[in-house]
Amino acid sequence: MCPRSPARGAFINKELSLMSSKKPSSPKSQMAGTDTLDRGNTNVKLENLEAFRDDATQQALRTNQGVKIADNQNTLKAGARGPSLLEDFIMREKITHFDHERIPERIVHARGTGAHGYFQTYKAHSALTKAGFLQDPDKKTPVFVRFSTVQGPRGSGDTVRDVRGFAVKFFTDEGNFDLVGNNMPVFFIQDAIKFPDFVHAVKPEPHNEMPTGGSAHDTFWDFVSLVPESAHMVIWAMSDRAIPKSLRSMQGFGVHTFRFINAEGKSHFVKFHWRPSVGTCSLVWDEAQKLAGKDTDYHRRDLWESIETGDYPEWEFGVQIIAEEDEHTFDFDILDPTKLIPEEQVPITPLGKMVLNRNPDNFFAETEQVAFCPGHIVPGIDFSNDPLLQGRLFSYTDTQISRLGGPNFHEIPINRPVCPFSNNQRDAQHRSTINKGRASYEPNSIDGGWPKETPPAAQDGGFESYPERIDANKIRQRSDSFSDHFSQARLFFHSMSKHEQEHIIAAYSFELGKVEREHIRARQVDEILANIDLELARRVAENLGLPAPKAGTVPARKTSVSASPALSQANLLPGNIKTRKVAVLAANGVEGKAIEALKKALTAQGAHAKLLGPTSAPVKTAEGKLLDVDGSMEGLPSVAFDAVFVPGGAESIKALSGDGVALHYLLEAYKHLKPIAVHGDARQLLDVLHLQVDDGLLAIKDAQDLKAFFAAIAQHRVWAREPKAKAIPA
Ligand code: HDE
Repeated sequence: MCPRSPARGAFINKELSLMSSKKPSSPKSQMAGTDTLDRGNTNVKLENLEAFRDDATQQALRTNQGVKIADNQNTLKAGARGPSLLEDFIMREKITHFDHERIPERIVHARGTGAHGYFQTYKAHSALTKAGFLQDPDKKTPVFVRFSTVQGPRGSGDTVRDVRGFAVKFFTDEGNFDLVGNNMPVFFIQDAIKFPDFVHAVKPEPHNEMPTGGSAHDTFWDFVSLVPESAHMVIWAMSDRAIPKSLRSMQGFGVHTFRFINAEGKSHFVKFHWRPSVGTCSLVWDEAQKLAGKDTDYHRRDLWESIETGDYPEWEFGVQIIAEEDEHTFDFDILDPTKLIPEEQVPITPLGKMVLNRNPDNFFAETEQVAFCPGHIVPGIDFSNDPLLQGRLFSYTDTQISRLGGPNFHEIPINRPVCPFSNNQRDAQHRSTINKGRASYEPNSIDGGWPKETPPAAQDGGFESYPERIDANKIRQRSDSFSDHFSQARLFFHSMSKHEQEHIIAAYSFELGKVEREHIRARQVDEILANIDLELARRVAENLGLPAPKAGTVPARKTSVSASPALSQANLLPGNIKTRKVAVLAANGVEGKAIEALKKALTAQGAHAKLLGPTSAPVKTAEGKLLDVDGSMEGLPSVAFDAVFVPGGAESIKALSGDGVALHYLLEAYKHLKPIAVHGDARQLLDVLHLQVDDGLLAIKDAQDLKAFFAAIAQHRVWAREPKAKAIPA
């Protein structure tokens, strides 16, 4: 048996039991490397349990060979002013390592951020699946999650219009299960063989490498306008879902149909879903664009800070379940990844919850080196014949070989299973396991025949594929059941609220407006949009100066569901203000009591306030107290907050009325449809800005009277204000 990863498993499970016993007073206390855990009767240092997690505290600086370094400031030279000597192994080792610090980025999903956490099942789901991590409600299965954008490179902006990756690695006792999904339930293409074409089209154009992080360019629209199967996913990408407010407010989807297999070998088809506890909501377009410049790291910062402050992001994990015998009862094929199953038709069965509660110690070692693969599954889960999924099963392992430098990427700490993984695979680049024994083949009699196969069993058995019967010709063909490309795009559009539909029209108009070739714009309008909805096509055509199409090019099909309220984000808010962030604008002379009242009320609701001044210097209250600010209005712009509060205080309001940054702050928040409360004298600011009160722009007399303000924040944005806000300068 080889010495592998039980250490890591022990570490994570121990850490989780520590976390579950009580919420630590300081989130920092969860960091590895410094704590001592009670492990049975002995106290064991965490760093001893996980040797590869390096904590340099109290350690001497050494070379990679372990030699202590006496001088890390000067190269070895022939005399103080003489040439450097090749002999300097310390300098050469350091520079050589530095020269190779960058590895190839992911071809797609290069920009990402990750976090650790756990998954806990609500109960035993044994009737559905024998997967061990879905049986014991007392068990916490460690997870690592990586969220990403698709198009842009590693350094691109977080808030660009794009699909988001939502990849979860479950470190189960039966091996790793990777659920490599997205924040949208469908995909652009139906067959894996088209993926390189699609990615080449959406990536920056080859001649000038533009645009970074966006799809508003000719090659993308050329491809999708020629490939009608993309229509459904493209309308999702033109919707608010493509500009999520935060990573923790995104739904996640497995996209493909998978199978659950129970101990009796019975199979059900399932679709995987993640539903965030803070609700699902988005930025507005102007805000997303500004954030891409003002805070490129907006999403990763939000995730990081939420975890550091103890607002642990949480999702409910659920499945839509389809009995084997119901496979063909839908208007579409459940193997077609461009289709979703409306929740009104098959509701989601909740299975458990996932909590993210620990930030990585090292971005590169964990977030960059984590290697997901849809082919990493455990007994109790199996694939369907979705032709996109089938191709993905090959692609991910293959890509890790060039990205991570060889086939041993499973040995990198973040990828190691927490259960043993002995086998006869040997050698290759970066091998770190030191295999004992002489037999690296099976069967063998030299090493007692080990490691041996495990027959399938109800629990803890070897993996067995579902014995689906296949009787078919070898053929390159798309099934006829995959041929309806527009009904679900229409379903999506018709399920949106009015303001969401307007955003979709605006997004198509913006993106196609950037397309240089008129025939591409026209093809998208006439051959795609007109088949989705004529009014959508007419409005976009009008914005592009094109003739409005009079009819679609293919007859509309009859479907059994014409609207799915579950698709509209207007229906996906939790009705509370937990974890929302309010900016408080103040200058010298502010009413300190109003700030205190707001902070107290927000804390009671699980929300947060940040005090912002004209500069980063403390502000003096009307009561004569010095208050530290969290930052300046310029440094923490309105785009980084959910709402704005301006406390009264004659002197403070006078100063803010003449401060262009403060006035712009309010105007921008207004334009981005954010709730704003002006208290006492602060009402004067509305006159200065020529703004009128509305459902979310509230003038309050008493700083205790925050009910309407909080109700507006719980609605996320003041959508009714949108037509008026359009007149406000961007
Ligand atoms: Fe991926 N995809 N993909 N993809 N994908 C990659 O794997 C690929 C698809 C998704 O945070 C790559 O390690 C093919 C659908 C996520 O590390 C690569 C096809 C869905 C991530 C790859 C698809 C996804 C990737 C690039 C069509 C949603 C980031 C680097 C057959 C269900 C995972 C890597 C992370 C990453 C191939 C389509 C999600 C090249 C061939 C559909 C979340 O292997």
